[in-house]
Amino acid sequence: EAPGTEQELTDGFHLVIDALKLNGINTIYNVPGIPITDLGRMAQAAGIRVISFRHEQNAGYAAGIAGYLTKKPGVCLTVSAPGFLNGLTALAHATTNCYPMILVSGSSEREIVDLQQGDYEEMDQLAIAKPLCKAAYRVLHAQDIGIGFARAIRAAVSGRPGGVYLDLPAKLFGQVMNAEAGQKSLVKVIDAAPAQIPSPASVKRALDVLKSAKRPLIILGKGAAYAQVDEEIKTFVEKSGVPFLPMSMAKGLLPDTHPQCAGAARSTVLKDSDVVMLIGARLNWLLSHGKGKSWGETPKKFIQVDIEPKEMDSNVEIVAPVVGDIGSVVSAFNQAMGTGWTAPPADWTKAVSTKREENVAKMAPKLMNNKSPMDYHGALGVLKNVIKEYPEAILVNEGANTLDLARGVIDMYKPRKRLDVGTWGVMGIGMGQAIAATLETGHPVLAVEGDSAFGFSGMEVETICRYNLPICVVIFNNDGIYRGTDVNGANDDPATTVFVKGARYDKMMEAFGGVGVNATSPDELKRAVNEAMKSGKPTLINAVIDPAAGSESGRIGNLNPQSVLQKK
Ligand code: OXT
Ligand code: ADP
Ligand code: MG
Repeated sequence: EAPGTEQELTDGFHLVIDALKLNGINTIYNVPGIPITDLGRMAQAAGIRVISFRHEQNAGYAAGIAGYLTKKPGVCLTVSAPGFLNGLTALAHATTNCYPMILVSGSSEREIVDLQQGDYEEMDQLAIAKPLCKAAYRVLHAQDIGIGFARAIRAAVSGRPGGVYLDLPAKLFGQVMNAEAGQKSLVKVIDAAPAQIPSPASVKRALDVLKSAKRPLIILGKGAAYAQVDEEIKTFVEKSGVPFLPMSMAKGLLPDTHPQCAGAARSTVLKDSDVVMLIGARLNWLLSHGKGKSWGETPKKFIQVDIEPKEMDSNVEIVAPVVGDIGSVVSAFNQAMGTGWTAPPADWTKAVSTKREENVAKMAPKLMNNKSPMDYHGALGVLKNVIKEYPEAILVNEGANTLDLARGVIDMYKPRKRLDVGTWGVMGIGMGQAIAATLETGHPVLAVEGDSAFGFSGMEVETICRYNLPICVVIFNNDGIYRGTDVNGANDDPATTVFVKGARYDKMMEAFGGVGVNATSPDELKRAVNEAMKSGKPTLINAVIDPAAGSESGRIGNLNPQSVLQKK
């Protein structure tokens, strides 16, 4: 053969990498192994950032939150069966929380799996993934890799975002095809998340209902933060003059210190409002399904803004559904409101701000106590000031008391800076979310973690040190789940909710070359966190909290079923 006439070839490995790059996906969160080790190596060589974790669940939580922060699907790459299953929890979590994510998993040989002949890591992964995600696809031929990734990307980000599973059998990677034909088979997804324009009638209906209110309330959810239309939302809220209540991860969309913020008057606004506009928030358990005691006696009218039509009337009647993407809807509101919008009655806004000031004043002295061992408020008073000083820092937060109290105490000033347990209240998101948050945004992370919560992803402190990430983990160490004081009267085993007393989590960080600090007072905590924020070095602070300070399940103890037989 004459030189230059032999066919240039490509293969499955390279087509996968090219498909990702063509669509602007430049990070992969993975755990290597058969059959995807070389894919990770080659992706890294091709300029993709490949972050290797110690457990797929953490890589998956990283990918999910990357999707939330960027509006591009976060990609998690796992090995077959056990690796896939480890990643699956995170995929289901992403779907539940409306985060765009793609779990790409290697899988074993179809012919052997389908006849159940016992292949290495044999499992029908596609069938298992299907009910737990928004869409699931398998690619069997190299020439379909382009279309497979295009479908996965579009499914993840269009409409209500969510998790997508992509099954890539081992054999696919080595399949060879003509390089030019391969290149042509790739698809750059055009307009992956098309705008969904609300109908003018629905916009008018919603504003008419809002206008009729005597005690209106706007609830902002993490869908509103996800939309990245921060200015439009601020304009709308300010133009309307309506008090707003941020859901946990919507804190900071407008600052918690904004005069219209009703976060510190939560029970008052839920009870006493007469018209409630939900923007990117669902009436799920976190809002008591829109009914019952916490919503009080006042009859409510609900307006709901959401991209998912099926969300409407899911729990209570929505008198003004507005189906569309939040950017389009809120701009339509702003336009239709013009300049002549009348603010809600002053007695209502005054009542809300009075309640808010009362609650803030009640909390203030608790945040200044300098007790040792610390209680939650003493320690959180310090961290509140850290975020005030570093409003660009991202706060990752999980635990029970550690979660619920930090949510109330720490004011957020900027959008998408608070990342927590989400809709499921899941423990284990901590280190994965912390790692992705700093990698995707370039900002430092303060991770405030219950000692139990941290345990679910604690091994990733090695990952944090390996990539030398600006993450400061503060562990609220109260010796256990909720409290460290439970006693087992039946035998010598420790009580089911307590851990080793006086554990030194800071030593874990030192084991990998990071900075470890044991802090027993608010002053020590303050010094250590400030040092970490200044240095940007991987840091873990073991904050010693009074084991008796917490309460059962934090603020959701009411969800525990009660035994009629148990003596109290
Ligand atoms: O208006 P009122 O008067 O009512 O007052 C409210 C606000 O107005 C006011 N407020 C303020 N006051 C003053 N100033 C300011 N700035 C301010 N801001 C607000 O404060 C109150 C309360 O306000 P809030 O918080 O907004 O309102 P509320 O009523 O709490 O809101 C209701 C909810 C439901 C929206 C809210 O509570 C919420 O978002 N909750 C989320 C709860 C959650 O998801 N919890 C996590 C799960 S708990 C449990 O399941 C745990 N497990 C089991 C487990 C899990 N989860 N996952 C897996 C994979 N396996 C097992 C485990 C193992 S937790 C856990 C570990 C726990 O132990 P740790 O050691 O980690 O943690 P510690 O408890 O610290 O030991
Ligand atoms: P929170 O937990 O903060 O209350 P949820 O996760 O319950 O928030 O709700 C988020 C909602 O936002 C979901 O119903 C989802 O369909 C919606 N959503 C997400 N992105 C958009 C968007 N760009 N436009 C409109 N709605 C969106
Ligand atoms: Mg604890």
